[in-house]
Amino acid sequence: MKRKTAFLIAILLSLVVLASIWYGQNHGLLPAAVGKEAVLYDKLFGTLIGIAFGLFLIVQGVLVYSLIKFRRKPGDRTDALPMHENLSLELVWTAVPTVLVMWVAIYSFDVYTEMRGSGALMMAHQHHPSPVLVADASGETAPLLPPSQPVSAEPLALEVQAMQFAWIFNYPGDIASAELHVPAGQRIRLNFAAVDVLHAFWVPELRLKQDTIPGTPTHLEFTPEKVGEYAVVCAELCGSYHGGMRATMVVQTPQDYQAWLTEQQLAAGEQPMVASRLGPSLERAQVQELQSQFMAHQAASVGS
Ligand SMILES: [Cu+2]
Repeated sequence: MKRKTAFLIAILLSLVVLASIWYGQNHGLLPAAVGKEAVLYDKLFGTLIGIAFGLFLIVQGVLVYSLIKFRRKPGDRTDALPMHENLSLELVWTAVPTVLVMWVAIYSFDVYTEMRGSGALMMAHQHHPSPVLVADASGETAPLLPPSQPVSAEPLALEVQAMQFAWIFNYPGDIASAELHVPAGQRIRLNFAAVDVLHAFWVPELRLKQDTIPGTPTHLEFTPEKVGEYAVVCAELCGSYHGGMRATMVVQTPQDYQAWLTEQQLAAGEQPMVASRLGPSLERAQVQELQSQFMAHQAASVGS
């Protein structure tokens, strides 16, 4: 290979690397990250999309170059040169994807375990509580509380029932809500019980998804950090109104969360809720009865 050609290839590859790094950080394909764990996911996603973008540029670049450079000359009726085996090329195209896939597998598994709270993240959280963030008009976030603000290291545990076609979030004191209210900066643990069929709890901004399985309790832990309202989506086809099985997650400042909880406790005193006592072993008719009571309760509280 001529020195000039090698130099040109090196320049082009450097440009591809720079473009891939830029695209990996500016792809704009994900909604805003709201949870502490989302940062881990976003780094992984950015890295993967960067690698994919780089490979795309290289493959398409070589393709377009070959189409132009090796075009058949007018009047040329000869065959191409016969070619049989190219050991070095075969080694490269086997080794590079193998190393890449192995590395992606290990990195993904590492992120998965950390997001599940079984790794260093959990420890880091207990020693350094995360700051509460609020978005200003420009969408930028600013810390509301200093990171040293004491936040309970124990997760706030909530029981969640998934049913056709609603989510019910149960709070201490026999409070049931169709909205998930959580204080920012506090680690949350959701314990799921599916009342009827498979469902999946998904909040895109948290980058977390968890199946709910009848007869098998599942759970999810996360730390919301940005005050705001986010959609809770059912991500498992669960019946004819699956598409309507949505709820809202309201991330509030700890003060606002306390105020909301107190308000709910007062309201629950006046209008006792039955849905909070739903269990996974209820009969179908009981579930439907409770569902309609719950819907009526929600309609009444929205109307009032
Ligand atoms: Cu569903």
